[in-house]
Amino acid sequence: MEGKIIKGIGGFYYVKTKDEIIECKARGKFRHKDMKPMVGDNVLINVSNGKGVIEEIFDRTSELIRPTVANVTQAFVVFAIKNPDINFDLLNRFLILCEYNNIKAIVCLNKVDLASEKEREEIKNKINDIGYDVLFINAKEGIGIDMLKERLKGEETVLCGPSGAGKSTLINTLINRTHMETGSVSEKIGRGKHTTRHSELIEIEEGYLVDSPGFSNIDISFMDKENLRYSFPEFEEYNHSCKFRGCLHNKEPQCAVKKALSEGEINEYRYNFYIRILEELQEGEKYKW
Ligand SMILES: Nc1nc2c(ncn2[C@@H]2O[C@H](COP(=O)(O)OP(=O)(O)O)[C@@H](O)[C@H]2O)c(=O)[nH]1
Ligand SMILES: [Mg+2]
Ligand SMILES: [Zn+2]
Repeated sequence: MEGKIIKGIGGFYYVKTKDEIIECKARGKFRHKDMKPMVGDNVLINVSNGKGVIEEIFDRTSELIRPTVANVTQAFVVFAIKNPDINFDLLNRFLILCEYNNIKAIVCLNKVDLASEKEREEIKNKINDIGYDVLFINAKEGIGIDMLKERLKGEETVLCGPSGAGKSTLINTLINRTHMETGSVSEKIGRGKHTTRHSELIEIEEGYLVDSPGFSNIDISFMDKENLRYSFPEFEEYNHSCKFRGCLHNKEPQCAVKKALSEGEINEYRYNFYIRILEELQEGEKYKW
């Protein structure tokens, strides 16, 4: 039978199949293969007497570490339109992190109640300009939530974004839950400070939502500079048209990306941002040795 791991607790995995959720153990072979099942994994299980065993883990399309979850297909990149003000560089870091992880990014601008029509349009245009959709929401009042729910269908979605953007509020609104972050006192005592909180997938709108905002660590130093250019979707059609194979679109002559830039086909901010990140990665390399 096929299914998806939606939760893992103490060596047990809860696998959602077409009709039910089955408690499973993992086959010992995964230990040798150094491949532990993860929440989000699509798996093949064998069930007898109501007990399941995970026999096989299907290839992952993505693998996040924090939260630890596989096969996320989509991220709601949540930023407040105001309070705190949008940090555009930070937004772009999230976007390339999504691309790097093979995750589709949807920019959700929260706290629309705090901005004027004019301010909204300005920011929307700026983000559309770099090639991303924008959805305006008010997580607190539930405005724009139906639109987001529509986007959840058939996807496995994680929320990311800077602290204070409204991610926890949004998750609570989406799944109709209150105060997940603070939790009740008894829960806090029961769990203790150092217990790792495993992520869980919540079935919602014919899709799955990762129950904790995550992926908020925007350290990108693990990226390698040769692959950075693939995290800029607008470079895609030019990446292999440069004179030099492996062109990093920086100082190389006859570069198709720089040509597109000069012709206004590529956004100047984004190109400059690319160069800054590239240089940051090159700088980081020095310290590795
Ligand atoms: N005005 C306004 N405030 C909001 C909205 N959504 C969240 N907030 C507030 O923003 C603050 C940060 O929200 P929180 O969900 O904790 O953000 P997180 O750090 O991203 O999880 C809280 O005080 C929320 O009440 C909104 O749509 N409008
Ligand atoms: Mg939070
Ligand atoms: Zn080039």
